[in-house]
Amino acid sequence: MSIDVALGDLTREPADALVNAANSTLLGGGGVDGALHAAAGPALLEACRRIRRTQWPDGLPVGEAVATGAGNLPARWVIHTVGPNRHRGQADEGLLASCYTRSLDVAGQLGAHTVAFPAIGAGAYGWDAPTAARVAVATVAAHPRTGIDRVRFVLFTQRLYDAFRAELAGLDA
Ligand code: AR6
Repeated sequence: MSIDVALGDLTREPADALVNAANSTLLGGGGVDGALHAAAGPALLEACRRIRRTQWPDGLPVGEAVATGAGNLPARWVIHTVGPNRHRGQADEGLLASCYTRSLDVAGQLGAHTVAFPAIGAGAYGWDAPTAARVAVATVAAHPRTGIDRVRFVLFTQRLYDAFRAELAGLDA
């Protein structure tokens, strides 16, 4: 069971499950959400609409996670989670941690062996890189991750990559 980091584009990361930093509507947006929907094709939006009609009619709550198929992405599933929006005063690190915990719970239930995460909350939702990295790495390291062989953080900027790498190095120390 390993945790590692890569600098790159999540939409090109082969993994059983790719985690999406979505919003509560599940109907798309900018950032990594927009990139995943663009690369996946319309099947992803249709699957999200189905979730809204059935499981989460009022939207996915902050800190929750739900899975769909992955359309044309190099993955079997996309796990959508919603980070707390600091710009709206949602500054509870526990909710950010919950995004990682619930995503790994869902991944384990699906039988995913490899999971790739972006830096949830570290874009439009305003979490600074050191905090986003600390919460992400500590939460994933503490999770039992039953059946999951590898968790990879795929970071889009050098700054986030460095912050996540520093946290991972701290785990090994
Ligand atoms: N691969 C990996 N990381 C990426 C990619 C990519 N292709 N594109 C962007 N990032 P954000 P949030 C990084 O804003 O802060 C959306 O509109 C980006 O550099 O995507 O949780 C949703 O619909 C940043 O470090 O997610 C919501 O409305 C990180 O992904 C809202 O943004 C997260 O930034 C969610 O905001």
